[in-house]
Order: sequence, then structure tokens, then C-alpha cells
Amino acid sequence: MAGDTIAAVATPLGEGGIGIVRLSGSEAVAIADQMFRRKDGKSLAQQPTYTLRYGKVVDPETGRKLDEAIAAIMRAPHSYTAEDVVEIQCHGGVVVVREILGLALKLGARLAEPGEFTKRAFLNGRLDLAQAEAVIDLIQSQTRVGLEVAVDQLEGSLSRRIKEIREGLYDLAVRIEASIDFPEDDLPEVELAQLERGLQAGIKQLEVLLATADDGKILREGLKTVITGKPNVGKSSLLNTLLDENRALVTDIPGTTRDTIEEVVNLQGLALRLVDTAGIRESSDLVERLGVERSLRLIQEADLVLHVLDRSEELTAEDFQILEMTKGRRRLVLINKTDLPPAWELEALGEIEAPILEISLRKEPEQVVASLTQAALGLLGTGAINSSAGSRALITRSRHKQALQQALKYLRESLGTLQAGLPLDLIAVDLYHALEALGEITGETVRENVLDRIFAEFCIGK
Ligand SMILES: Nc1nc2c(ncn2[C@@H]2O[C@H](COP(=O)(O)OP(=O)(O)OP(=O)(O)O)[C@@H](O)[C@H]2O)c(=O)[nH]1
Ligand SMILES: [Mg+2]
Repeated sequence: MAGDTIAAVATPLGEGGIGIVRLSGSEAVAIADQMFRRKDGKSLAQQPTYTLRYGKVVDPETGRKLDEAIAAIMRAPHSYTAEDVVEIQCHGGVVVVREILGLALKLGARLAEPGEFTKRAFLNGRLDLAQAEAVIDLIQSQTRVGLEVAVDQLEGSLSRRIKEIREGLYDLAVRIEASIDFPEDDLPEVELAQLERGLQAGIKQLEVLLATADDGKILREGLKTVITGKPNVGKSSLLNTLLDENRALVTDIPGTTRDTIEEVVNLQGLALRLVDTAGIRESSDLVERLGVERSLRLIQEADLVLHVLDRSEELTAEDFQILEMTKGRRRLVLINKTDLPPAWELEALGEIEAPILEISLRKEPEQVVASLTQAALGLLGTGAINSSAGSRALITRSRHKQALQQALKYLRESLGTLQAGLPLDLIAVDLYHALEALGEITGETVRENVLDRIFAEFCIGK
């Protein structure tokens, strides 16, 4: 596949100030040269790298002028793909970019697959796989924090950490190999102890990195947040307040929300993927019962549960059931309707392991947003939000997490083998498996079908 020249529209299809058609490959300049007439009459082949020239896009067969444009040239290996790249910047209209792309294809370029430019950057060694994935994350990031994490990963924060860990393990493997080559000399005790310490250190490093996986996922994907509580306590009102719009229907009839409603809010850079659910109660109504079952499932899958209680109505068995159901989950308990006369006192709830906020969605909605944000950030610990500041390596993708878990499993096995006094080559085998698993993260040892899956996530033109 490498070798041929690919082309695609790199800007979103729609009306805009400019549109960009991008070509990459050994023939990129030659193809662009046939369709671009520089104002000064010179050819693109003469144009130095990293320069722009003004001209016209013309179909060489018919002489038809398509647009006025600027040609940018970035020659190999200092380009996004590490190949010759030409970008034709034209006016941003749907038809004009399509026509120019069509011309490039007619002149010998091939339409790029999704992510193929970035895939070439990876195959040509300009980016490793974790960095290529960071490109998708960067484009798709929904919040400032998500963006920061993606930028750090694109710059290599995770790749560097993986490389360091791999190098440490390689050293161990080399030492083992050296001893295997001289079997008559039994490995001295000191060496064995050093090996053991080395393996233990590797295990520790992987554990530390793995521990960032939850935070990393939350920062990349947002916090899956479920609003739960019995009917009529103000769940939909909370959703609307956080969204600052009347998204969900709010009435004084218990059982108003039947199905779940999902929306994303951005709280100080942290994305909450909010789900408003049907109020939980015993019900004979089938539709409502299905809604309640779905609520229960959602609670199990949530990263954060917001449990709303009504201060103005007596506590009921349902309130305590929900407290029980959400036990052990990361949760906030919100006691709503404090503008009305209270029907119960806080002590009635008993001991609860969760921050409790007393709120009034009707009287002071802004304050609810502020205190809820603080409490949610507090629950995540200092780690998640501050982590990106120091370019700490973070695990944001389940693909990386699984590879780390694999590597950890193999390392633990090799340590077990060593401690059981078994032959050194057995230890080495597991060590190499661990190295291979780690290599999947950065792409040294990755399989073709995995690559295809990763790059299929991209848009065309990236
Ligand atoms: N006085 C007062 N009323 C509130 C407050 N928050 C919500 N309400 C009212 O409580 C009623 C129920 O609110 P909803 O947001 O629909 O409650 P819900 O929990 O989504 O109810 P279901 O969807 O039926 O489970 C509405 O009449 C709201 O206006 C509050 O802080 N104070
Ligand atoms: Mg509701």
C-alpha cells in the first residue's frame, strides 16, 4: 500500500473559509503540478519545502479553471506522513473541494482510507501507535482536560514511559541470556537476588501505570454519570439545571421520566455524560417497570452516581433501597427541595459513605452547579484532573490497559518461576512475552488487524 499516492479532503465537508485537499506519496508533487498553475509560471517541482504559492487549479485536459488556491509543499521526510505532501488550500465549498479531489484522483492519486495519512506516519516511523491514537483523541476531545491528555500522549508521555519500562526488562532478559549461555556456571546468589529485584521493580512500575487507567478513561471519555432517586425528587430538574436548558420534562407527577435521557455537560474541563433515569419504585405499569430495570443496570455501569432525595417529603423504603444499591459506587447524595419545610432530619439517613449536599434546584440552581462540580472533582481525587499538568503518563484506552494487564501477568509468572528455583530459560520466556505485550501499546509488536481497527476510528483525510 505504501508507495502509491493518496488524496483526500482534509477539512470537514461543508461551507467554510477554506477547504484543503491533501496529497501524500512519491507522486504527490508531480500530480499536484499537473493541476496547479502557479501565478509566476514556475512548477511545483521547483518549489522549496515548507513554502506556499498562489495559483489556480486547472483541469489539464480541458483547461477548465476550478478555483484560485494556494499550494503548500512539505517534502519527505519532514511532513506529517514522512512522505512528500502537498496541500491545496482552496475556497471552502462542498463542490469545489470535491472537484479538486476528483481531479487529483483522475491524475493518478488514490482516495485515502480513513486515517491513512496517520497510518503512513506510523508505518514510516514518524509516530508510534500510542501517539497515532492520541491524534484521534485530540480530534475527538470534548473537554479542555481531555485535550491536554491527548496532547501529552501525542508528544510521547506514555510512549516514553513504556520505553523506559521495556528497557529495564530487556536488561534483565540480556542478563538471563548471558547466564543461559554458560550453563556450567550456576548463577551466583547475588545475581539471582538482583534478578528478583529487577522483576519486582518491573511489576511495581506496571502496577503504578495500570492504576492510572480509571482516571485516564474518565479524562478521555468523560464520567458516565447516572442521576437516580425515587420518583418526583427532582432528577430531571437536576439534569436541566446542569445543562442550563429545559431538556427533560419536569412535572409534579411522579413517574414523569419513563425512558433515560443522555446529555453531556462540561464542568470545569471535566465531561459528565449525564443520564437522567426513571424514578425507582415498585410499579405495576410495564413501561415504568422497564424504565426502572434499566436504571438499575445503569447504576452498575456508572462512574458516578448522583442520588437525589427530597427533603420536603418523608423518607421511604425506596430511598433506603437506592442508598443500598449505590453503596460502594462513587456517588454523591443530593438532598433537594431545601426551600420547602423539611419533613425529616439528616440523622435519619444514618451513616453514609458519600459526600452529602443540601440543595434547592428551584431557589439556587447556580450554587448547585458549583457545589456539585467541587464535590465531583473531589471524589475523583487529586489525581485525575491534575495529572495532565505534569505530563504524567496516563492509560486512557482499554487497548493499552489490556496490554499492560497481559504484561503484568507474564512478569508475575516469571517472578514465580524464579522464586520456585526453576530453570532460567523459563523465566526468560515469560519475560519476552511481557515485552511483547508492552510493545503492542507503542506498536512495535502489533498485528495488522489491530492496526486496521485503530485507524478505522479516524475520519478520512487525517
Ligand atoms: N420546591 C421545590 N420543588 C422542586 C425542586 N426541584 C424540583 N422541584 C419540583 O419537583 C417536581 C418533580 O421534579 P422532576 O425534576 O420532574 O422530578 P424527577 O425526579 O425527574 O421525577 P420523575 O421523572 O417522575 O421520577 C417538579 O414539580 C419540580 O418543579 C426544589 O428544589 N424545590
Ligand atoms: Mg424525571
